[in-house]
Amino acid sequence: MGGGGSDGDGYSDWAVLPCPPRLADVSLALVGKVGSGKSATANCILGDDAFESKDSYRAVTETCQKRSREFHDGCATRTVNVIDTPGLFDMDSTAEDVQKEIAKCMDMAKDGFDAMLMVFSAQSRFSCEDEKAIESIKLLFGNEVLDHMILVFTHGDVVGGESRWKKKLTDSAPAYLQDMVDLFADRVVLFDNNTSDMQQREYQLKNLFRAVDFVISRNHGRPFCNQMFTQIKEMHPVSISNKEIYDDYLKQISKMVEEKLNSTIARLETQLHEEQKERQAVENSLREEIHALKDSLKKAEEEANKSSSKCIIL
Ligand SMILES: Nc1nc2c(ncn2[C@@H]2O[C@H](COP(=O)(O)OP(=O)(O)O)[C@@H](O)[C@H]2O)c(=O)[nH]1
Ligand SMILES: [Mg+2]
Repeated sequence: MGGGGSDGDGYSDWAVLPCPPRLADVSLALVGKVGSGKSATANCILGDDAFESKDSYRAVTETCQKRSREFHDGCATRTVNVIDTPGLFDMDSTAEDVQKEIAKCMDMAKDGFDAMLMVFSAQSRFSCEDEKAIESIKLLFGNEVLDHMILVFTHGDVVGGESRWKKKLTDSAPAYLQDMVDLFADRVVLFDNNTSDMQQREYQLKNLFRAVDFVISRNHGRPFCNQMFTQIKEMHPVSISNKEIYDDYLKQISKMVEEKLNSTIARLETQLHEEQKERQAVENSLREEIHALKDSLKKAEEEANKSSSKCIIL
């Protein structure tokens, strides 16, 4: 498994594998739920802020986008194409829309993608939605896509580094996730997208590309391509039951977002009500104070009048 503290030897020796020309360029597609850290990971790979990355319930990346970076090593240059996708499983859209978006992603990859990075946040509890996200990918792309898949867990900083995260996985991860991690043994990486430590960044990239190279050699250099996608679509069109599962999943996600929204509205309303009550209480006490002051003023005036009339009589 990749990840963990830096071994300090940098990323300059990424080309440990022989680099025949067809392996020189690499295309990676990032998929996962909104907020899992896809764009932040893509930016880490690209070494800049090419993709907008921020905390949001809604997909910030609204459509697939591709950016490239060249990695130079003494003997070779490797172009890495990175395709960032919207949260395919959170979009308020139908299964057909998602398929269209995936087709677009495949078009962008031209000759296909070498690895699909399935991104999760290591910070969040692995839920049945995450499980369904993987199942949906299998439905949409076919099981063959698993041969090209790498699991990327972001928020490595929040979980306190690799050894603590591994322990957490062994101690408390749901069976589905543990099975996935066992199955993908050499293709699981932990990423801290927030680190400014260059050695750590290079180490993470090195681990990622070790997994990418593993996937490439496992597939004999054959990327997951458009043709395969088209064949898979023809061979296994999204069946009614599968479509139902998928639509059901989209409905669940919409319900979850709606619930979150409603609870936020309710919380804000309670807060507003409390604030109004507090303001009213302050206003009442001020009014009482003013009233009391007016009373004392009136009494003082009356006293003054009385004493001045006494003076005149005298
Ligand atoms: N602390 C921490 N925050 C992260 C990490 N990766 C992503 N984030 C934050 O998570 C939020 C969502 O990230 P983003 O890349 O936009 O997610 P996307 O919707 O999957 O593209 C942003 O506020 C990021 O700054 C990470 O490794 N560590
Ligand atoms: Mg994004």
